[in-house]
Amino acid sequence: MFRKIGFPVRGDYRGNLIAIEGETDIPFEIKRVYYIFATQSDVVRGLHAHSSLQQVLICVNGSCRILVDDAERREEFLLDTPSSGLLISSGVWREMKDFSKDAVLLVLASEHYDESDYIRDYEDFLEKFRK
Ligand code: T46
Repeated sequence: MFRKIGFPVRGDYRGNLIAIEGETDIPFEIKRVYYIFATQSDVVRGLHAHSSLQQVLICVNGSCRILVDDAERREEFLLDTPSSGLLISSGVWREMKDFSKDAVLLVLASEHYDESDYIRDYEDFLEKFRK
């Protein structure tokens, strides 16, 4: 499953603030945060799925495109605002591309880093998650 999530902007004359609370604004407890920046525009990142990890991707500066594929449906999202994110549950193939020079992709993750959770072969992914 994947879907866009909007976050309320708390703005006033000083500028804007967005607060994201685990299990309230997003459907899981946040156990890890990482961010991706200074990615070349011709590079494709990701190219894997996760067995159990859930994540929310937010492009807090600049823009990038995310292709997601749940073994039934493929869709591409443009992330270009800090006020919305893309929720990607387990069993979804993802590819991140077309990073702008100034892109900072913030990721909120439901689990600590675990290499054994990655599925890096597309055929293995289809075999495991095809409906
Ligand atoms: C995902 C997409 C959206 C760590 O040591 N700890 C971490 O928490 C992470 C995420 C990565 N790393 C190391 C592993 C590699 O040596 O950082 C290096 C780059 O990671 P990776 O090649 O997996 O990066 P991406 O951009 O292809 O994928 C990442 C996440 O790994 C992945 O879970 O869904 O962002």
